[in-house]
Amino acid sequence: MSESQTNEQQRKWLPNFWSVLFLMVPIFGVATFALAPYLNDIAPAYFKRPVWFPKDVSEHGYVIDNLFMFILWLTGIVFVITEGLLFYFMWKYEANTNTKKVAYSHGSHSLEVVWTIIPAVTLLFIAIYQMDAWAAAKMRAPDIPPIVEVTGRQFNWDFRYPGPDNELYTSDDIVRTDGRLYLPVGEEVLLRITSADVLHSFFLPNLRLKQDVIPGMAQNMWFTATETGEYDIVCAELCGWGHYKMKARIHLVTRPQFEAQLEEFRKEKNTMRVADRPQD
Ligand SMILES: [Cu+2]
Repeated sequence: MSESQTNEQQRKWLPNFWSVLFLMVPIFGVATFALAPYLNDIAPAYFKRPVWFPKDVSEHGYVIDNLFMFILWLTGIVFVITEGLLFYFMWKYEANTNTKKVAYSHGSHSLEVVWTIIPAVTLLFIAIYQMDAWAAAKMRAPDIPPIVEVTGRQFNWDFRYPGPDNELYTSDDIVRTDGRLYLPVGEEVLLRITSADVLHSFFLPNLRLKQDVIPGMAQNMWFTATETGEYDIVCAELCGWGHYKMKARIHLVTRPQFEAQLEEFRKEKNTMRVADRPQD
């Protein structure tokens, strides 16, 4: 092989290395997506941690999961196609091997109309398609009294339970600051959530619920838990230096266990100042 041939080959392949590198983005992206649900089984012990959806223990969670997967597939397919095209054009029109002069074009009007209408229709479809899930999670609050009030503050979640009169927002209420939220399973519960200082976000990953809260305004959150157990509560809004440690645990228990826990809290006679009822 002559020297000029070697140079020729280098010129052809070396710049194309970059287009291949670009191609690695969708390949690794898709591979990670495909492997994610199994990573826990194949990972060495040290790395074992949930990498896909946390366990769903709610009645409505599957609706959110299906919506998530639908949008993930839709955007995933578009992502792979655009990355593929990007690779193809980088490879085909790589500068060193293309001696043809650059030609300027004023574009295609009809093509632009098409690539504007397709995303617009797709977004409109998603907006309509998810409306029922949104309404069920955020609009159609059940007509029941709140069982617990949650207050986010820098940097803790406070839980206010009803006192012996079994009614929230009376003088015998109990406020717990120990980061343990007890709730009964198998029945619909309504929480009132608010903030004492800045913007927080009350996030229950295992119940597929997340609600932003700001001071002076109470929000409702409702769900039916299907399984007993202890799960995470986290703040999903950067709320200050201690945001990372603003976590608590939700204890989903049976109705009798819940009553017993309330009884225990009442006996402990929490003396913390009970805040005023927040406004709607
Ligand atoms: Cu927070």
